[in-house]
Amino acid sequence: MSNRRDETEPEVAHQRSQSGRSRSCAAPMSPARTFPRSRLWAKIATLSVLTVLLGALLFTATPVALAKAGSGSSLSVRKDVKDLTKREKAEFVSAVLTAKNVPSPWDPKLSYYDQFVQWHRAAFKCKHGWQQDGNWAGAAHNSPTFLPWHRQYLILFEQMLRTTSGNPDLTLPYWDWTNADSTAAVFSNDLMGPEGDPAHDFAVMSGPFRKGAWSFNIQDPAVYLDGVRTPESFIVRRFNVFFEESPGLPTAKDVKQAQAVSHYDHAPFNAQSKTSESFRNTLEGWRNATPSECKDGWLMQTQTKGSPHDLHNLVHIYTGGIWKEGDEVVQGTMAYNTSPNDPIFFLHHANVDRIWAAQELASGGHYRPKAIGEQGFNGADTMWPWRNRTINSWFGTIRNGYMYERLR
Ligand SMILES: [Cu+2]
Repeated sequence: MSNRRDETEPEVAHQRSQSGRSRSCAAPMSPARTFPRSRLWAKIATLSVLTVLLGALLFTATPVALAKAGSGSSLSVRKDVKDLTKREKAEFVSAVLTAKNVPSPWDPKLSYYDQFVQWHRAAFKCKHGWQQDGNWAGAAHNSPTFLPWHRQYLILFEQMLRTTSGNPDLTLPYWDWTNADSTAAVFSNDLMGPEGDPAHDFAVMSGPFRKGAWSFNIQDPAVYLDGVRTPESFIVRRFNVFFEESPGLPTAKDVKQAQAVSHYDHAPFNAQSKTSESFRNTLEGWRNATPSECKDGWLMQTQTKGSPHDLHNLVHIYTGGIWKEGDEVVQGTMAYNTSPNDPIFFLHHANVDRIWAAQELASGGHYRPKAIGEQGFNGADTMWPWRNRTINSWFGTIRNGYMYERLR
């Protein structure tokens, strides 16, 4: 695996094929079902004036949003982890732990929590038996639906936490990785727990998700584990190690630069989309990626040698770590396709969604491609695997019932 460094690691490593249509593999997906629309929950919280003003600016022209925003019912507000009270942290943690022990409403063979790991894993398939009804694999990454896919996914996760906590007002917090206090709060023992212990193969040994208290049932498929040490069933985190490099976390300046890209996405609508023309690809974090391939039914994506990962991708790498021990590559949990096995995934992606929310407000939030993309990726198409709403309908947090405590 001497060239493993130049191959991109699983979570950031796979992409919908540009020539996906010509691939005729069949991997039946669990049947589609209809999901309840997310409800608006009364929520009292402090909103930044900026958020409200910008929100009003964008959504004045949107009747549905205007009705909600002006109806007197308030929106649910996602807070920075550093602003959570002790009680809110405990409630969030307890809701996540409970979700591991109750059955999924979509697939009773899985726990409710593992359903999310399973969806994320399946999103890397390049076989797509469901294409007959107009949907394609690769929806979750390296495609224009990266952001709306994860928005719906997080809303479903939040709905799960409301069910398992019994608190209809619970919201998913976010980890602002550009802020040291937010990062400290995330890795505290009353939330996600710390970095792994080098004396225990970098297992997380304290906090609610420590080894022995939290374990995995779903792992990456074999093709991604070629040359990679057999994954552990506990959370592994080794901060800031990407082979010999220590790339750090993205900065506020990196975020600002990404948000300055006003076009949502641009052809070829994948990991090769130019960062100057594709906000989505800039935020996703691909830099000079090479075309993807389909191997054993799974999408493989590599990054050009010497090219850095950034933003979303970089935070996965920073948190999990990827390094070599002898001939083997060792990865932290957040570096796999099954990265949602580490619940920090959801706090990270809430922040990615927040960064998008700010850019939507600044740019007017127009999805691309409108109609020139592959089937399943145009704005009026529904999104795999839920298929209950159009991609366009996921634009705008307010019309989807929530907002962020702060957008910057
Ligand atoms: Cu991610």
